[in-house]
Amino acid sequence: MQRNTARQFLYDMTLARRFEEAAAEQYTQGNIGGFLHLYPGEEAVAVGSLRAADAGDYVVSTYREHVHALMRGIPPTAVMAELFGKATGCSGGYGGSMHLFDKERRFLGGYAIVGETFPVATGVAYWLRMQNATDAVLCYFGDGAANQGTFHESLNMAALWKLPVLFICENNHYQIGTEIHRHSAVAEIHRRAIAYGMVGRRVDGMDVLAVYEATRLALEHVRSGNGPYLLECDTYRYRGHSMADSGAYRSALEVGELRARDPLETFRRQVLEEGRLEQAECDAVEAEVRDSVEAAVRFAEESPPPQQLDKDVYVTPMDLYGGGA
Ligand SMILES: Cc1ncc(C[n+]2csc(CCOP(=O)(O)OP(=O)(O)O)c2C)c(N)n1
Ligand SMILES: [Mg+2]
Repeated sequence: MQRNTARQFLYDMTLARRFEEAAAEQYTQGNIGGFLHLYPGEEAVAVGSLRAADAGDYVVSTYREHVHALMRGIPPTAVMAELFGKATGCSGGYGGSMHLFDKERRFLGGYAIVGETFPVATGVAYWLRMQNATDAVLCYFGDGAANQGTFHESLNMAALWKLPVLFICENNHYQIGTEIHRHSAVAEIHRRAIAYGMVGRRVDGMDVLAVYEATRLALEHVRSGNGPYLLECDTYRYRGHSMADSGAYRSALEVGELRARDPLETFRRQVLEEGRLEQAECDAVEAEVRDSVEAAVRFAEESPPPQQLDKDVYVTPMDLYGGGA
């Protein structure tokens, strides 16, 4: 691992953590409305997998998608402003936390319905296949979503037509308050790939470099016309399901054990021990991230709300296609 790469990963992992901590604080202060699902504990999944993707790839994610949007290159200012519901947000302030979107960066959401990502990603992959494109689709979903009908329908179709889609399960072991062994007959999600003749693999989702490498290999497979791939990232969320959930159904012992394997701290320790970065460099990264997140909060606070609430709610064929429709 080059020095620059180590720094980039450390920056990304730190940004992922501090951005979400700031979002929690702003929610508590009443600056963010609606539901807010945060990502601390799971950072290595979005960072590792999206650093292995190309700029031309499409990304479809869930309601726990702030870090995916940041890793796709949407500026922290535009993501934070969207959480605040401001006009300068990446969805113009109309979407909020669960509906981040950026067409230019090929970030196609932000979906609040559990299991909604599967048919969207499969449809985009079908369109790519029709054009013989080499781009791929990265489709994120939780362990709970793997029990939705759309999971089975979409994986079947994607495998049948050898579509270029990488299904990435963020297995944080819980579907809100229900632990995976209580909601899934087959708790090893990657093994479900067998049912569709697909390749499935599990990786340590607390290890950013392991996720990066597993995603790189999976995308190679997908891009080579071998069909879809199911990558299960074994991870954990520290907070409750959303800001409305205290997470009291988990013991302090359980959370403590997982925190001991913290993906950010582990990575920082690793680069220090291996001599890839010095302490001063790590401190500089922390300071840079702090400035960036503070600037994002300020930008969101100072931005105006959307001026026209019914804009883009109804479209007519005339709006879409002009007079020729
Ligand atoms: C179709 C549908 N059913 C129920 C819900 C309510 N709901 C929101 S999140 C969630 C749990 C999903 O858990 P999982 O897929 O493991 O993702 P995680 O939140 O753990 O990232 C549920 C049941 C919903 N949004 N959509
Ligand atoms: Mg889950």
